[in-house]
Amino acid sequence: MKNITLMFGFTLAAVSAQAATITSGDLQLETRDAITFTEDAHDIINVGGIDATGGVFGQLSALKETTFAVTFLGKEATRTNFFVSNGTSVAGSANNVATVGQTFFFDIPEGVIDFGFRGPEITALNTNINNQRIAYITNDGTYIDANTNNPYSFLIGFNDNDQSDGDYDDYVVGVSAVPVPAALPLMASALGIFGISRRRNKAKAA
Ligand SMILES: [Ca+2]
Ligand SMILES: [Ca+2]
Repeated sequence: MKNITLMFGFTLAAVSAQAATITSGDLQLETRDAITFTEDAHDIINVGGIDATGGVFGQLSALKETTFAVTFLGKEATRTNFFVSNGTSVAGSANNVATVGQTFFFDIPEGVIDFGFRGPEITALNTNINNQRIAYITNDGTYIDANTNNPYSFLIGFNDNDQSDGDYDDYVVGVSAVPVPAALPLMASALGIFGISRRRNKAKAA
């Protein structure tokens, strides 16, 4: 158990020291400072029985136009917080609380992704690279989307303005870019060719 904690901490420290970019699928995280979660535990992201101990501040971009899949993993806060996409609060139910495991899809252009989180007093956006309310956590493969079986590229936690804790679990999501299956464009072009030859045959017959 202790070894897992140490390994997790070392990974994050290494990320911070390099101030690097981490690429996962068609998503890329530009890392800033490391953040160690403080006071109350991170109650949502749990690795091997140990709550997540830290993450990094940063900014998430799409390497190309893609579909951004955002799965709600949970929230510890008693407040109503939202995932925000392009300035719009995304709500999953009449109570404005998404169901755990529910996935939202957004078609996004290449570049910095316009998303964030909103609580009663504060909005934190990925477009502001200096915001310190969003913690990005790389996925070691532990967290897998129950619907697609694909591991999330990144786990992301929001720290709202309730008390002064730094647990970053007041709204937690798993995100990834949905790859377009390579077979689809091929199939589409094959159908297109088929369509043309059919029309030609029809023209001959007429
Ligand atoms: Ca907590
Ligand atoms: Ca908090």
